[in-house]
Amino acid sequence: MKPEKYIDLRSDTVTKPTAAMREAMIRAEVGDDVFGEDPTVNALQKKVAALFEKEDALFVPTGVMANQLAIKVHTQPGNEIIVESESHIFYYETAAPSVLSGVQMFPLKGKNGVLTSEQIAEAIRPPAYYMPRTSLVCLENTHNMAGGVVYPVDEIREISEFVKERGISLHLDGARLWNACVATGVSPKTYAQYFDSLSVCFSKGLGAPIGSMVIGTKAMIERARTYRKIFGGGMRQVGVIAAAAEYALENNIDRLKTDHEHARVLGKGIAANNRLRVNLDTIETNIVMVDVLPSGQSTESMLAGLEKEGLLLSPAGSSRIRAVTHLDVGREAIEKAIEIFKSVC
Ligand code: TLP
Repeated sequence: MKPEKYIDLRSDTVTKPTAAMREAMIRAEVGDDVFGEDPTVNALQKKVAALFEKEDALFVPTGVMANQLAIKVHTQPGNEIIVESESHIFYYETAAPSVLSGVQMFPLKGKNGVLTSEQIAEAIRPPAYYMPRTSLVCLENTHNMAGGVVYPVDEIREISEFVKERGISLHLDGARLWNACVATGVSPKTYAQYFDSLSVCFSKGLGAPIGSMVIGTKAMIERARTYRKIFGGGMRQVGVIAAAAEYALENNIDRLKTDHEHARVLGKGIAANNRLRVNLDTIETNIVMVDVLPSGQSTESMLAGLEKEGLLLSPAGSSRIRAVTHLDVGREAIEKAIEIFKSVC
């Protein structure tokens, strides 16, 4: 564990539950969720399904599990799924679609993580017995590796109409969909209408310690519940965790705009140094990608130099490092982070 003196911008996953959130966890009514008897989980699933105007939702431990359950229910072994080449599903989920669902991924390079319907049209396989069947397209909003970029809703609509006509399912990795909603004013249900399933996380910007949700039709969620058990994600008195997620939903969405402001301040502060490159146009939410190439330093030495001064970032590819703002980092820490960048470069 990193000592408290660090300004920790490695991820918005590093936040610790506040006293009020812990209070909510202590007070949670619980039951055995494998029997479907945890009232706090049941209420949360209902609430999230209603928020997205979908039939049902299932509480799961992680964003990875939420994505992988969706992939499992939308595909058959031997199918192909279309993903963006820097999406979390392709980049960071350790080939889980191949391992758990027996499917092959077709990665397409998006512009700032955004695929167009034309690109997807070209990638869909023609029906032929000697080719895999394209059964699913996965999008990511906001797009993590693109620097928290928001997927334009018009593009989503086009892709959705296009794949629906071809009988292909559409899944959204919405780990940070809350950030997209706050940045654009587009509601969760507006985004959700275009997707067959969505995953959302409470343990990123919303500040809960654990928990994600996969959202879709009743039939789909019923099958996902079976696979959740198969994947080892059937939890018992998990209301203690769901209570934190419920608290996060009620209290921590609107404040994401502060994280977005902090990301812009940080991005501008870093961009002032011509030995570092930041594309300010892509800072739409809480992620800042810093290209260290002009500094002549490797990402490893840059990260080590920053860490020595008390600032933590994470690697994001061969020449980039990533800063993510979150509710445990205030304005003062952001100003300090800019100072540290100045002193290290
Ligand atoms: N992302 C983590 C790391 O794995 C990179 C982070 O620090 O950003 N979808 C997206 C878009 C994500 O960014 C993440 C986590 C996940 C899914 C997986 O969530 P968890 O960690 O809960 O399995």
